[in-house]
Amino acid sequence: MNYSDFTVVIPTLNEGRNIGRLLDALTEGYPGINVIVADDGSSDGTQRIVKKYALKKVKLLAREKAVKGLTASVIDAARMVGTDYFIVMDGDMQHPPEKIAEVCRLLHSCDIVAAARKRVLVRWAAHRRIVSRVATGLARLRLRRNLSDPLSGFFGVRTGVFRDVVSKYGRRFEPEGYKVFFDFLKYIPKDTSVSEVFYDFGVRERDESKIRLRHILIFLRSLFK
Ligand SMILES: Nc1nc2c(ncn2[C@@H]2O[C@H](COP(=O)(O)OP(=O)(O)OP(=O)(O)O)[C@@H](O)[C@H]2O)c(=O)[nH]1
Ligand SMILES: [Mg+2]
Repeated sequence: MNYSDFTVVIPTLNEGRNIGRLLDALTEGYPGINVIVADDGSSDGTQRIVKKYALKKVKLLAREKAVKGLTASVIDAARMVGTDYFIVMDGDMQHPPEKIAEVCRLLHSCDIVAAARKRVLVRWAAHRRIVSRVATGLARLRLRRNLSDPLSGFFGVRTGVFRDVVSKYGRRFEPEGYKVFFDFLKYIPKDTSVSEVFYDFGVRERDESKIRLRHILIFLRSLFK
């Protein structure tokens, strides 16, 4: 299969030790695929590595001057997408690149593919497990949709559907938040079709998590928007 109809959007902040392996997996495993790495001014050489893939349809969106944040980065990258569909995934190998094939296949027959964490292979501290469960429950209540993992950072969409929602409701998204998928799902039209695929959330390969208490507070605020 040729994947030139698809773009993978990867928000990054200091993923220099992971991004090369992810870009290898994408460019080798998915012929023709487009990639946009939206980097928020990493200081660890992430951008230098991404630039090495320029001939393999990998674009760098260097956001030094823009408002920083994971959600803001995905929104900006979505503006650059030139394909009918795009997929968002993390740059730290916690989202398995081999699942993209299934996401792409399903995108041909629905508007949104939610990749849901089936098992979490990371040994999360008890408090993080609890926070994750409670947050997922609250998100489901807010959305009134019984999605397995509305807070996933791994999803595929029809580009037009995402852009329509952002143009109407983008002001209500949380630019510095981590939950761009949740912000998006809140405003999709009722008849939008959503499919799910399941994956194991891997161990972060290298370097540390960037998630902070601030991001949890931003999520709580977003429940009321
Ligand atoms: N552009 C951009 N990317 C970010 C920002 N914060 C985090 N990221 C990236 O977003 C993805 C998810 O961040 P992580 O820190 O891995 O969050 P997480 O997966 O929920 O947490 P862990 O399980 O601990 O890794 C990674 O690719 C990060 O590099 C940011 O402010 N801007
Ligand atoms: Mg991670």
